[in-house]
Amino acid sequence: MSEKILVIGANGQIGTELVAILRGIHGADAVIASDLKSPIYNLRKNSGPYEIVNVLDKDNLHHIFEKHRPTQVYHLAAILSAVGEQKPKIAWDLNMTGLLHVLDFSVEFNVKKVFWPSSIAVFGPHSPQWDTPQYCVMDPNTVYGFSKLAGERWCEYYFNKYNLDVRSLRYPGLIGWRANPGGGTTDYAVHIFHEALKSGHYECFLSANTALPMMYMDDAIRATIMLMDAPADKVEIRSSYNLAGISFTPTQLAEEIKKHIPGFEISYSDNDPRQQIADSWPKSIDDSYAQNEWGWQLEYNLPKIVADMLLNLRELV
Ligand code: NAD
Ligand code: AKB
Repeated sequence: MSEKILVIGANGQIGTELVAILRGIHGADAVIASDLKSPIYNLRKNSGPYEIVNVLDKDNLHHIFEKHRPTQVYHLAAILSAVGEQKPKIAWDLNMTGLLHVLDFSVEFNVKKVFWPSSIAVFGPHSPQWDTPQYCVMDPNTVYGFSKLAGERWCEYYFNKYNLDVRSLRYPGLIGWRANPGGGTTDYAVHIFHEALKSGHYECFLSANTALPMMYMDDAIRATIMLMDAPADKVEIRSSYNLAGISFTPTQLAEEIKKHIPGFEISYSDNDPRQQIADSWPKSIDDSYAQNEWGWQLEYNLPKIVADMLLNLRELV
């Protein structure tokens, strides 16, 4: 049976890349990109069906499900950690109500598989900070973090109660060159490349030794497709899988960039509210369940990420 894939939140950092890959696999017409706003340049370039949709508008979303009858849904629309702290109620509403609308319509329209991303933000100050395991104390103290944790519980609930095949990954901070990040705590690890090439200097909003788990977008998209392609009986976890990536600090990232741009300098700002968020998150993640259950293996280490980012961004300018 041929697939009809609906991607909600397609204009964002992940959606921009995911839509292009899904269209490469399934054909442009099989992938309906959708977002609040008109498509951006990259999506137009990989053109295919596009819908303006507000996931909070039930009638609007219902119409899109009815019109396209998707076999798979990727629900990416959310407010990320830093913006979420500025607009806590709006973030809770989008991240929760939006997800429930998608889960309900996926049940109503017999969607075969749903992908919804969680985040390392589900962990909190009392979670183990290094090699954070799949199952441990989880006390997230950001709205984004506890909306993701509640979302994970809802996904597992819909799987158990309605037999909906929902799959999810706890992404680390994602780094890619095709699209800009949308207001998270890990955004520095993308901004730094643009500033290194533009001005040779970056003022980092996180402190020099703040280690966080990060992943190159190519690995993140590959993990997503691997999870969605895995046989249902291999996907034992229906809340969300830990996904480790690699862990580094701003200093370590800057040192790697200096190998390509010798004059590059980094400085650090004080008192940025994102520091508190970063301090509450894991420094590294244990993703052995993803490795053992559906064969996940990382490809991009720090030197490979930096070389590929700079190569592609240089070609863009
Ligand atoms: P993003 O902010 O770049 O993109 C989100 C998209 O959702 C935007 O294009 C926005 O216009 C759209 N959107 C917002 N409100 C909407 C609404 N009401 N209806 C329809 N669309 C709406 O986010 P992203 O980085 O691409 O993240 C996608 C998902 O992955 C999110 O759930 C995020 O929490 C998760 N995630 C991202 C990262 C990361 O580092 N990028 C890490 C962990 C988890
Ligand atoms: C953020 O920083 O909010 C995201 C995430 C790790 O979920 N990049």
